[in-house]
Amino acid sequence: MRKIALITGATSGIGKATTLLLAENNYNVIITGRRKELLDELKQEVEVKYKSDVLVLCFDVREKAQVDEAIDSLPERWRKIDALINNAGLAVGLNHIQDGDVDDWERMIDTNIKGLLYITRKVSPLMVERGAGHIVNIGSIAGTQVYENGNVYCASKHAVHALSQAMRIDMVKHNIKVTEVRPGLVETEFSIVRFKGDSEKAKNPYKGLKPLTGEDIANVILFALSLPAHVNINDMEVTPIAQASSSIYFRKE
Ligand code: NDP
Ligand code: 8X3
Repeated sequence: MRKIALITGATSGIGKATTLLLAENNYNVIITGRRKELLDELKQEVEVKYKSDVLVLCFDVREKAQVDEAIDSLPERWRKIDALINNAGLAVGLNHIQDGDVDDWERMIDTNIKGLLYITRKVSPLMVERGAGHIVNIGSIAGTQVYENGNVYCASKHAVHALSQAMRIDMVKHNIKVTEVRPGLVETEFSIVRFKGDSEKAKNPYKGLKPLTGEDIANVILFALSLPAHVNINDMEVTPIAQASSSIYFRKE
């Protein structure tokens, strides 16, 4: 029988790659994001390629009422969620703290921290009820290290790191696994969003090295989900070989 995974931020990057890989590996998938047309395209692709069932839920994770309504609307057969992949997130802007744009800060805090909390608050009780489940939080190498201009994004991912540890403590007596995956540089739409649509600037972080792909992180997530019932990966930092820390890279000319 197929398992069920709910993946937030499935329209692009890590979330899209994870959706495709889980569908290929015996999961029916609930896919979420704000861009409805991309969710519909992905549903079509998954159904044709992998014959998995797909449920599309289009909402903004920053809007608690939308999150509540989406999860409350789940048909009974979709409520047995085996894996919640808390992936939706973003960085916007790169500034010293004194020059930061407060609207950017609020977008990051509302999406990366509050959005993750809203979803988890609705889905974790369904897992607790069944005494089973696996929550995978996509943190970042920026969740344990900081770098110049990264201030609020790094803080938001430090919050995800703290919440992942706290969730593990709260979930332990309910037989629910909590895994945090903390990627370094992954080439997705992330950089385009960070540089507010400036596609030239967005290429800079990837110059002279081979970054990770969404598929690399999807493989790591699948690995964590596939381990025996008594084994949990708590925390995994994953970088390209050319990245040694959040600010040290080896770039070839
Ligand atoms: P992408 O920009 O490619 O994907 C981000 C996803 O998040 C999109 O599907 C987007 O969907 C969704 N999303 C963003 N804001 C919202 C919102 N308010 N409501 C609902 N969905 C939202 O980036 P990545 O795949 O790289 O990012 C995925 C996660 O990985 C993020 O949490 C990011 O912080 C983390 N990460 C990324 C790294 C990288 O180098 N790329 C490194 C470390 C961590 P839509 O726009 O349709 O709403
Ligand atoms: C994304 C990785 O180093 O750009 O979380 O912050 S980094």
